[in-house]
Amino acid sequence: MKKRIFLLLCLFISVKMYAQDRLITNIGARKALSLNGTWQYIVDPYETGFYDYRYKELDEKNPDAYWNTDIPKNKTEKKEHGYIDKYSLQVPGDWNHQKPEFLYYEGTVWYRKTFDFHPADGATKYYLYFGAVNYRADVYLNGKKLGMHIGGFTPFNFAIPTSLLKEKGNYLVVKVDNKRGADEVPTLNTDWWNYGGITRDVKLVEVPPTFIQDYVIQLKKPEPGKAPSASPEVEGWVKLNNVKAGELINISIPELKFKKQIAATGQITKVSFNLPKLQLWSPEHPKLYQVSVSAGVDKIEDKIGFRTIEAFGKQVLLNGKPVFMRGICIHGEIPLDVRRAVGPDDAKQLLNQAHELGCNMVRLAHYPHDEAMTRMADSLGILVWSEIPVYWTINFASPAVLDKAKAQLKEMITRDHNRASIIIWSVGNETPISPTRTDFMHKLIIRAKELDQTRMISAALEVNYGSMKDMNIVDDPLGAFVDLVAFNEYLGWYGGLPDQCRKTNWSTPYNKPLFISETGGGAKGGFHADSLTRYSEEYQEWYFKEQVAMLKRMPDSFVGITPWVLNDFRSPKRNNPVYQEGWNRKGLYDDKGTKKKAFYIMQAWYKEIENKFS
Ligand code: GCB
Repeated sequence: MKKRIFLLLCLFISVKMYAQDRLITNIGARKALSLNGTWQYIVDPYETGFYDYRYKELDEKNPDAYWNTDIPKNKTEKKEHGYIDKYSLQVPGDWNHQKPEFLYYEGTVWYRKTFDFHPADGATKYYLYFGAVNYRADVYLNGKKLGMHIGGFTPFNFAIPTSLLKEKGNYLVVKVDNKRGADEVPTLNTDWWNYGGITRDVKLVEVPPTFIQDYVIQLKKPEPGKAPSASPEVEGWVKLNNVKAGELINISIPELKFKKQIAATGQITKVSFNLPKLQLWSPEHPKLYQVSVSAGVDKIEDKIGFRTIEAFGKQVLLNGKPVFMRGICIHGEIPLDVRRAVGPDDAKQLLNQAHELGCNMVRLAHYPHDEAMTRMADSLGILVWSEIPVYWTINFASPAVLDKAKAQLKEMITRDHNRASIIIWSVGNETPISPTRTDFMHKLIIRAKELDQTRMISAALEVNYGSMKDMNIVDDPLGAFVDLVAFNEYLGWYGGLPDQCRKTNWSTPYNKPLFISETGGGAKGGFHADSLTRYSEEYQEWYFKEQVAMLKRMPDSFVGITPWVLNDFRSPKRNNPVYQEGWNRKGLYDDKGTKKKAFYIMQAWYKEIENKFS
C-alpha cells in the first residue's frame, strides 16, 4: 500500500513538474527573441541520449545525456555525442524535406541551439514558446528540464526560471520524437505524412510580472435565429497572470472610439459591452478591428473580427442569415517543396488556391494548422473548420488517450478563440461506431462546449449505407451531440462507379444542418485517358460531374461541402508505383500546382451557387 502511495506521489510530482504552463495567446504580438534559424542536431533512433544501457532515464546531470554539454572538460574526458554545423536543420521546418536520409525517419532527433541573451530587470518573466513540435518534445535549457509536451500540431510554452538564463552561451536542447504510437492522437494509422521536427516558430517571450495571458473578445452567442442588433454585445473575459487585487484592465477599439476600463475580479475577469456602429465580419466583408487590451504595464494588440454563427434548425446562420459553405479540405503541406506548411506566405498560397476555386470556406484537415493560416483566413474572409487529429481508430477505451485528445482540443481552441473565421471546431474524423467511441467523442464535445459556447461543434460522422434502397442515412449516434451533421462520402471511388450517384439520395434523422465534409477521387495530373480509366483526369472529372448532379438533389438541410482535397499530398499509404508514388492524388490541383480537369467542375458549380445566394 505504502509503495502504491509512493508511486502515485512520484507520478503526481513528475506530471506536475513536466506539465506545460498555461498557454500564452497572441504570441505574435508579444515582445520576444526569435529562436528560429539554424539548429544543430543528433539523430538518435535508440534514444541513447535519454536512457542508460538498462533503459532507465538518465539523471539530469549525467554528462552522457544529450541535453548536457558536448564539450569535453579536458582531453581525457570521453564524449559520445556532439553538435556541429555539418549536422544542422532549419527551424521552423519538418526534418523530412531537409535531408534525403530523413524522408521516412520516425524517431528521436535532438535539436540544439545556443544563444546569448541580456535579461531585462529582475521582475521580468520569460517563457519558451513553441508553435508546434511533432510529436513529443522534451525541452532542456542549460542542463535543466523545462518540460515535456505531446501533440504535434498545437502550441505550448514553459516558464523559464530567470536564474537559469545566462548572458552568454545559453544551451537549449529539444528532444523531438515523432514515433507513432497505438495510444497516441493521432494513432499508428493515418493517411498523411508523419512530418517530424520543430515545425513551427520558437520564441523566448518576455512579459512583465503581471501580464495578459489570454482573452476572449467576441460577440455573444446570438438569440436562436436572430441577427445581431445594431449595437451587438461582446461577451468575453481577460485572464491575467499573477493578478493583483483591483488591477485595472483597459480595452479599446480606436476605430469605434470605444474604451472600457474594468477592475480585475480575479485571475479571469468577465467583460461585456456593446459596440454601436459595428461592421460585422463576413466572407464578403472581412472587417477586422484593431483591439488593444492593457493591464498595468502590459499591453497587447490584436486584429479581431466580430460575427455570429449558429446552427438553427436545418440551417447555418452567419450574422443571422443562411449561409452555404463552398469549401475545400486542405492539408497543412506545400506539395511543390514536399514539406509542412508554415508561416504567412504558405497560408496565403493555400488560401488563394481555395479562393480561385470559389471557396468561402476551408476545412483544415485533420489537425490544427499553423496560426498564420487562421489569421490569414480572418483577413481574407474565409470560414474555417478546425480539427483535432482524432482520426480513424484511436484507442477509445483509454482514459489516457482521452486526456491527450482533450489537451489538444484545449490548445487548439485557446490559441484561436478570437478568430472570426473559425466557425466549427471538429472533434474528429471517421471514427468507427461503438458505444465506447461514442462516449469518448461525446466527452470531447462536452469539453469543446465548455471551452467555447459561440461556435458550432462537429465531426466527420459515419454513414449507414444501404439500409434502405437508394438511400444512405447519416444516423451515426454521435449526430445527437454535434451541431452540424457532417459526413464523408466517396461514391464512385471507393464503391462502384461515379454514375452510382444518379440513383443515390442522402438523409439524416437529425433535425440539423447536413454537411459533406469530404468527397473525392484520385487523378494523376497530366494523365489523360477515357473516363473509365482510373487515375486519369477524365475519371476524376466524371466523378465530380456526377457528384454535382447528385448534390443538386440534396435535401434542404444541405448547407455546404468541403471536397477532398485542394492539393495532392504525401501519404505512405499510396503505393501505386505509376500513378501515386507515395502521393494521395485526390487533389484538384496536382503536386506541381496545376489545376486538374475536375477543378473546373467544382469551380463552375461554386460560381452557380454563389450567384444564387448573392
Ligand atoms: C478519408 C479520410 C482522408 C483520406 C481520404 C482518402 O475518408 O478522411 O483523410 O485521405 O479519405 O483519400 O481516402
